[in-house]
Amino acid sequence: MTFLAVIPAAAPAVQRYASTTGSGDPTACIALAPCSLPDALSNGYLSGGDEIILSPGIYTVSSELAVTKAIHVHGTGAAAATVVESNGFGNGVAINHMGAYLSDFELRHNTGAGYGARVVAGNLERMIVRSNVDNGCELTAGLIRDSVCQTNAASKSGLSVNLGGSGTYTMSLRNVTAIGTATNSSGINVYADGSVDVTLVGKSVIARGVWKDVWAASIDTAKVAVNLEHSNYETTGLGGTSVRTITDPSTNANQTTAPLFVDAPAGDYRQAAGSPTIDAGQSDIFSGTADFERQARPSGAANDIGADEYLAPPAPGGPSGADTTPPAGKIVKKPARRTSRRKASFSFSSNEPGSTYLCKLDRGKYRACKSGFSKRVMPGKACSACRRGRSGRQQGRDAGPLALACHPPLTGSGRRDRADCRSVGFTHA
Ligand SMILES: [Ca+2]
Ligand SMILES: [Ca+2]
Repeated sequence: MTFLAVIPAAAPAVQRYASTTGSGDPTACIALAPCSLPDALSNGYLSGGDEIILSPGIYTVSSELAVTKAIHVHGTGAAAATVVESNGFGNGVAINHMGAYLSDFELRHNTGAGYGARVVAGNLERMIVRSNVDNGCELTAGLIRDSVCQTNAASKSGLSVNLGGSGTYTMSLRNVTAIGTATNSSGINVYADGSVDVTLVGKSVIARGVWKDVWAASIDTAKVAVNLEHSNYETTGLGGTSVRTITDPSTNANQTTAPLFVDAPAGDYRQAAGSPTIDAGQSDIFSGTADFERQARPSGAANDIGADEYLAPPAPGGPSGADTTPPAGKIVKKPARRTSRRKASFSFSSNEPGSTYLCKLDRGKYRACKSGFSKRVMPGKACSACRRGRSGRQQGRDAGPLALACHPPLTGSGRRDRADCRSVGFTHA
């Protein structure tokens, strides 16, 4: 006789949709009839594995958003495109499930006795979290990566860990930008009391605060270790009386030169060109593959430090045709002023990769040419490219060989007109 074990099927994972104007049936929240954000997150209708999809726009909520199941709550593009204004009484969002994660939206915690994102257990990815009243992100167990954690409140922290009691805790940061903008603020602040043993492991992290970039404190018999590598911070401080350490910023491939941001006062923590953080990070198994704009990471030589991955501006002359300034070229090799050689050779270069060239010799027509252009010339003449002067001698007033450096054709047809080109002419003396 054979017994078959019957395993009850788990409820299939479902997608639930929210929009800024949603008012759909909270039992369904289908794409065609999205719900309000609180309805989409209504716990009674959720099962592990569910996905809550937020359409772009600005949501305003008046209560804490609580996530207690293994669900994924996310926007659909760059974090800044989907904004949740939290005007409630507690945390902006409270997460308490190791299988839960939030991604791809911005949370603004404007009021309430709590933090921007309180992560008791869970994960944040490609988020922007800003609190105007307390710590930005508070992390107990889990991973935050490719995210900005910011506080605009005095004496608070962009990212904080605050533990007591007993037990061992390890939490991880990868490509986090932790910022404190107000008086006495810190970028990262780790505090422990009781007998807890806390280790925060951060890689490719920017931490900047007005008071300290990184602060660690412990009392009783608690232990705190803040282990940072390939990160950007400068000022550190230790408080309390028990064991607490912070990696020296002059070690472990960390850097202390301030990062350059696009517009920090306006909260834009994308890197500006020339920031020391560009290509100075490192990745590992916990690192993400996109930044908080959903731009691929790494770009360039390596992962950057912080939530952003820097993308160099597109090369001029690309298919968009936005660059209409012809390249600046020059002749890097040319015949001597006077020569008896029977061949005149010219090499060109241009400040734009992919430039093409047109050449003409004396009064000839422009024809496509490449660097290394050469042409046989009349024997016995001092220089072929010179026009015969009145005296009958070769004289040096001729325009000589002339080249044009040109954009790559701006259209697929390969057509090019002279407006795409700039003279790099060479005149005989
Ligand atoms: Ca990079
Ligand atoms: Ca970016």
